[in-house]
Amino acid sequence: MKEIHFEKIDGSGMKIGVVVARWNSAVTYALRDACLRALADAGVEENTIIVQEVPGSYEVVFGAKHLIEHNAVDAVVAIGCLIKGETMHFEYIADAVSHGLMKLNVETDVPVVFGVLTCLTEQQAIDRSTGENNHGYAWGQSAIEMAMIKKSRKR
Ligand code: DLZ
Repeated sequence: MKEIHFEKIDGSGMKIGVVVARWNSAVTYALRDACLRALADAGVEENTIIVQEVPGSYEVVFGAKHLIEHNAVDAVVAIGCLIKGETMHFEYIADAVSHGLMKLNVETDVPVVFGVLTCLTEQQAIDRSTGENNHGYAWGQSAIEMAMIKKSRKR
């Protein structure tokens, strides 16, 4: 058996894209900040991080595609926060965004981390974007780990 496991999340020399939706910005900016902390902790240089803002979660797919195609990033974290309302809007956007980001993972050679909270209540979003449970940190680490897999290729 060959088990591949990186001992250390090492982002040195990497260029990472972060796409952030402005809808529910109190939540998405907190997620972004935790993500940026994870990148810094892993040794990614500040000047090799590109943060692209987009209006809402629906737009994170295009934002991620843009960073992949025009900024030669090693990985992207796509951050948004959908909170369910009274209509079907939540379901349609959540479905479109999850499929759109998945498609980028399959069709491009750049890993894209799914950083979109899909919450039933505002409290669920707050709980997942603050303190020890701020998911943004793990998303930053995930982006680096996935980029490390790509960089580990012999050819
Ligand atoms: C329109 C809308 C609504 C109602 N709710 C959210 C939300 O909870 N989270 C989010 O990120 N974006 C929301 N949007 C905006 C859409 O994502 C998108 O920006 C617009 O439909 C324009 O394409």
